[in-house]
Amino acid sequence: MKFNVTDMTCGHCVKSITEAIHAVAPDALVLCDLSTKLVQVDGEYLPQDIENAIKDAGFHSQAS
Ligand SMILES: [Cu+2]
Repeated sequence: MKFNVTDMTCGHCVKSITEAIHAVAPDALVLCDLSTKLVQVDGEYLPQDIENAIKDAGFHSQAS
């Protein structure tokens, strides 16, 4: 699954987002691409749960 996180702008954002996703999806593979603002998450998790985790970390997230 992929999410468009437009306010992901630096390595600190990537770290925050990755940690937030791992808090609800410990086994997920998380790939953040700053140039495209895309966060790819691979794992057996509900997209809504991942999106909520990103939003709870203070970012805007939209399924992509
Ligand atoms: Cu940042």
